Amino acid sequence: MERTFVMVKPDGVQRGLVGEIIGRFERKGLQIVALKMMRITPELAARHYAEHREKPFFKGLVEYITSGPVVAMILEGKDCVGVVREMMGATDPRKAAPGTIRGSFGMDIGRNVIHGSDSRESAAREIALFFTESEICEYSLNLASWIY
Ligand code: RTP
Ligand code: MG
Repeated sequence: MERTFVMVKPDGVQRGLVGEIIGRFERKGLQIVALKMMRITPELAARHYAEHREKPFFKGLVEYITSGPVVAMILEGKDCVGVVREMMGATDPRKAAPGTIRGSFGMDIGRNVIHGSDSRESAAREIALFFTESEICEYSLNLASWIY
C-alpha cells in the first residue's frame, strides 16, 4: 500500500468543494488515514513549496496558499500517488482533462483547488511536514462488518 499527501487549497475550501473532493477519493476506494483543517503559515508554505523558491510565481503562490484555511489529508491505496494525480488533472485547470478535479472546478493556474504529492518521495516529505505520527490512524477497511 502507498500513501500520498493531499490538500484542498484555500479556494477549494471557500468555494465549498471540500465534501465533493473528499467524496471523489472515498468513492474511488482510497482510504483516508489522516484529515484536518488548518491554516498554513508562510514558513510552512516556503518549506512545502521549497522546489519553487526561485520561480517568478513563488511569492503569489505563498500568498495564495496562506490566504485561508486548507483541508489536509493523507490517503492510502495501491499506487495512491499516481491515482490521485490522475484524478486531480493537469496543473493548469484550463488544460486539465474534463472530469478531473481541476478540469471540473478550476479556471486559473493560480487557483487550482487541490494539491497532491507528485512522487512517493514528495509524499513522504510532505506527510512528515504536515502530520505527526499520532495524527495518522491505522485501521483496516472491512465494509461488510460496518453494514451488518
Ligand atoms: P501542486 O504542487 O500544488 O499539487 O501542483 P502541481 O504539482 O500540479 O504543480 P507545481 O509545478 O508543483 O506548481 C505548484 C503550484 O504553483 C502554482 N503555479 N503557478 N503562475 C504559474 O505559472 C504557476 N505555475 C505553478 C500552482 O498553484 C501549482 O499548483
Ligand atoms: Mg507540485
